[in-house]
Amino acid sequence: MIVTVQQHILQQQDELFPTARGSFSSLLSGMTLATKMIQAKIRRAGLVDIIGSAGDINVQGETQQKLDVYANQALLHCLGTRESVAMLVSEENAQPVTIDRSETGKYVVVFDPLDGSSNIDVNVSVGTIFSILRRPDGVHGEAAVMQPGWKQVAAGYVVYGSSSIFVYTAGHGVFGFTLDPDIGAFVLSYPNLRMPDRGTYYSVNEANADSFPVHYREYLGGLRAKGYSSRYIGSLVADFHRTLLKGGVFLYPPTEKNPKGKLRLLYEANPLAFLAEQAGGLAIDGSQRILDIQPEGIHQRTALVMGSRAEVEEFEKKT
Ligand code: AHM
Ligand code: MG
Repeated sequence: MIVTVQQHILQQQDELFPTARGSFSSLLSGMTLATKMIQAKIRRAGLVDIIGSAGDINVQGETQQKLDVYANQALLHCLGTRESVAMLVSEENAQPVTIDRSETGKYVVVFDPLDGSSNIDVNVSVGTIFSILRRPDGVHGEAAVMQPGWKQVAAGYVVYGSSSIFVYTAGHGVFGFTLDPDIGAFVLSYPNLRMPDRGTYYSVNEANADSFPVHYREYLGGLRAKGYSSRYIGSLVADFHRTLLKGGVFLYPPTEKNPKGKLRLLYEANPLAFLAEQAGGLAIDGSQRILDIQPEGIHQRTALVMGSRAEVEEFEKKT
């Protein structure tokens, strides 16, 4: 018997959110629809004119790829039409996108439409990351987004790799679904994902190592001395997906170029930290638990050390 993501979400909703009255499952179905549209476009990269730059610079100062623009529009459209959505916050938009329901909608959705998009032209895995927050009563606008990650209602990602895999948590375990292209549905393939307590890989951009704080360098040296191997794709979703399945540790330390780290708290670190913890792993910014950080800006950056419990705890002993 196959279980589709839609069936799974409805079951979870009945068991865990009996009062949600379908709004949560409708919201997540907007997410699966958008990511199916994005994956379909990615699969045709090279066949249609979708590779390369769109000619604009986004709020992060990065060149927008055509697929970044397409992915962002797909998510804004598919989520913006769901009744429960109050506001959408995207890596690609400087300000939150408010909709008619910004003062009545129940949820705020924060997302990175196409993470790792500089990898797209060379056929390397990319992904979409999302985080869902409840809009606090009486709060709207940017203030509704400034919530620490432990308040997330749900979070997940889709990795567009050799297959497309949708992974999510609603705070009661982590579940993975593989897109079956024959039927166009995400089908349960990883029931109750657990991250191994320890792994054999570390994942970091070692070209920056000279400007890592000294305790990061010592820690990585210690892992090498223990025989760890290195894996770094440069697409956060793909590096995280491997870490979730195989264990080990992913790091994006502070560097000279990015003294506060490169990755964004609200739509990269928080959702993946929620998934990591739900799978038995840990995620810190070098000293503090990621999910405890009180955000101050929607595009705020953070350093990130995330992965198996044993490796992250060993890092903590260095601080
Ligand atoms: P993006 O959201 O603009 O694609 O940037 C984030 C990406 C992550 O996917 C990845 O972990 C990181 O940037 C790689 O950075 P670097 O090239 O500095 O190693
Ligand atoms: Mg990103």
